[in-house]
Amino acid sequence: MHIKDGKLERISGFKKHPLNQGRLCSKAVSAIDLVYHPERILRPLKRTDNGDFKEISYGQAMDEIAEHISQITKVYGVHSMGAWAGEAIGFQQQEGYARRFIHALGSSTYLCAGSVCSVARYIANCLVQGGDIIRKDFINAGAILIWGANPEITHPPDMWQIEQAKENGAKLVVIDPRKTKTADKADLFIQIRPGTDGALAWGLCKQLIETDNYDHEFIEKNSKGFSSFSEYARKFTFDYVSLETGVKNETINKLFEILIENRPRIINYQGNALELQPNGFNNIRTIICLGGLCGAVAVKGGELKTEAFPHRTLWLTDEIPLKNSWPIGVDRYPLPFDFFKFGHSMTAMDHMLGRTGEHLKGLVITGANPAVTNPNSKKVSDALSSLNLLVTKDLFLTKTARLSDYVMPAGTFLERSELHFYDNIQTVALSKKIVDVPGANNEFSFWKDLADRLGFGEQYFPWSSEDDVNRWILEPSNISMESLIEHPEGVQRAPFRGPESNKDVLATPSGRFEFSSDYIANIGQSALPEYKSLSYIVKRDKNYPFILITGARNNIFCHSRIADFRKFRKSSTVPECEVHPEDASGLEIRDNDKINVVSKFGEIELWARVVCESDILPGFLQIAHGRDTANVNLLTDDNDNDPITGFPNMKIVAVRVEKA
Ligand SMILES: Nc1nc2c(c(=O)[nH]1)N[C@H]1C(S)=C(S)[C@@H](COP(=O)(O)OP(=O)(O)OC[C@H]3O[C@@H](n4cnc5c(=O)[nH]c(N)nc54)[C@H](O)[C@@H]3O)O[C@H]1N2
Ligand SMILES: Nc1nc2c(c(=O)[nH]1)N[C@H]1C(S)=C(S)[C@@H](COP(=O)(O)OP(=O)(O)OC[C@H]3O[C@@H](n4cnc5c(=O)[nH]c(N)nc54)[C@H](O)[C@@H]3O)O[C@H]1N2
Ligand SMILES: [Mo]
Repeated sequence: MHIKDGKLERISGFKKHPLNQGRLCSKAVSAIDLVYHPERILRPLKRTDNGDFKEISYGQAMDEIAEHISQITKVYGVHSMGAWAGEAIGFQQQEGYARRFIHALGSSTYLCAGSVCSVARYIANCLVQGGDIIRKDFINAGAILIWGANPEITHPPDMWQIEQAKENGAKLVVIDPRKTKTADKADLFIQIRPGTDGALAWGLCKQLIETDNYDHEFIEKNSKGFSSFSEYARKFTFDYVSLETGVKNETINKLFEILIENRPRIINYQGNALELQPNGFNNIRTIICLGGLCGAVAVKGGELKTEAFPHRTLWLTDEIPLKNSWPIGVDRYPLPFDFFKFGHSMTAMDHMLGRTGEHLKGLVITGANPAVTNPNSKKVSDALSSLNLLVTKDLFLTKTARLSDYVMPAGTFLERSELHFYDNIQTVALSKKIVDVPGANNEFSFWKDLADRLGFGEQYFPWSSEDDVNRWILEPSNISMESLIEHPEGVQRAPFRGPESNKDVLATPSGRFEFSSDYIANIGQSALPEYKSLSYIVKRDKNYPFILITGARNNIFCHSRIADFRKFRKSSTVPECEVHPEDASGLEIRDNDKINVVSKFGEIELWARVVCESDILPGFLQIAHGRDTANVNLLTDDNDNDPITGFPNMKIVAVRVEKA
């Protein structure tokens, strides 16, 4: 960060950074625009009777919010008050403040982006091969299979390692219905029908088992449920898999050859696209099982074990047990709560709308814009509007903020001081507060000030500054704050033990690699990761004959963030829908024509982007998410969920297209 007279002038890469080695994306370089954006909210706003906002003082806003919270908990019970932390503030320290506050208040109503992001993949990993297996040994891999992800755009530091692996001779396989920038670099691109990855993985498992190409020693000594798994695999002949996935038999065979040539040095890299589907969780489990059969667990060039980095957490779940208070959604989807102690946002709207026995009457949202990013946006807006109290803490007057009673200024990531723990390289780093923007307010101060007003600040937010909190969190690691200040690239706690780690004990419920899960059986679902064919992909509804994929990332947008950066205005043109040329001609539309895309839930108007023949499968469309206008989540369904994780279907949405 280059600062002149207290003002941030320029951002450049930091060569010693352990993950990016000084290479930055356009969003990082443009973060100056985020800090000094003319539309930033720097004074609390209160909604008036005629629906406008008026500026009020911070003290008045906080007093009034605290008073409303007291009233709501008194009248409707403490769980009727909730907090929601979004992806913009991440899954570590910052969300911890929101969590801590709401649990200290006594409420179990904590919601977050975990209902749509990464948690399903993580839990699948925990249950099949253990939550400590979180590092992929790209550099030594023989083959890397990328399923439903586009790391070239979404995780460049991973992609650099993947490219390095390719230079070392690894084969790259990309499995995606769309020809992405990552797919452009693949040795084998498998253009698969969305939702059918499970079938492909089962087919490969069957073939590995039947041709006796699997790791006998590992399977016999360290696994559970292999016989029922093999039995179930039988029906997945390559012919069946080909019919289901739309992938040619010979292409599946090519992938199979790559696996047997390179096992156990196989990496299966799974993206967010897989979890946002009706059978996503089981498809992911099957893909992990495929890795297990190859023996790719705790092995060089495969998946490696890591250790948790010792540190304190802001979570209060051990101090204030929440088990018996039935957090929102736990009755339907217990998994996210079991693993991460949050309620499910997919069920929250019904609570707000009074459609369940329990009430949700007040909500404080920070770093999230659910009115745009959650499925079925119309319902989300109705639900948020029905609350007795809605407070949104954000940098901008977003769609969600506009529905709120109070909008509170936030601080960007450059206006706070926080710790970053990278378990998989056993490193901790500190990002220091760089700039002061008058009126901005970071997460720590906000939640502490509110806790003070409600009478539990002294007990649960005893720290006087972010620096105090950081020291408290860091203490068990035996690493000093001073050394972190001296080493902005971070400090490594212990050298990485790598592939020599023990594979006899995995951190799964049984301690073994689980092809079949008693844990899942105990919540009333099938123990095996059964495959469900989604008939509507093949047999289309005549009213909704297209399948819409949503939310493929591009490099300048991040969800609903950063949509209005000066630097990006030229390139961030109009909202678009990717259409295959064959479909375009059938619909008699041309590139840049205005179209309406209609689902059972709503309709949006946007521009057709007719892509190349090979860029997307015919009959499928793609629209990115995160826009205020032409918001694709007006088309998605909040009730079409994975029955195990509750994750919504955002990747396989039945729609029709009309000329506007
Ligand atoms: N249709 C469809 N919808 C999707 C997806 C999809 O693939 N398809 N993907 C889903 C996924 S994976 C995710 S993670 C979610 C993300 O969705 P959300 O959790 O809603 O997160 P964002 O839209 O990234 O950010 C929300 C707000 O945070 C604000 N913000 C930025 N920095 C800060 C800060 O430092 N402090 C505070 N308080 N606020 C800040 C931004 O201005 C923005 O308004 O979207 C989901 N929605
Ligand atoms: N620039 C940028 N980077 C980001 C984000 C951002 O908004 N912008 N968001 C961040 C967040 S929170 C997340 S969760 C990650 C998500 O990033 P990734 O995990 O990489 O996932 P996506 O970009 O959602 O989807 C990747 C691909 O999945 C394909 N796909 C869709 N359905 C299927 C299917 O059924 N099977 C298969 N095999 N493929 C399918 C899509 O065509 C798409 O190309 O990105 C992170 N990085
Ligand atoms: Mo995400």
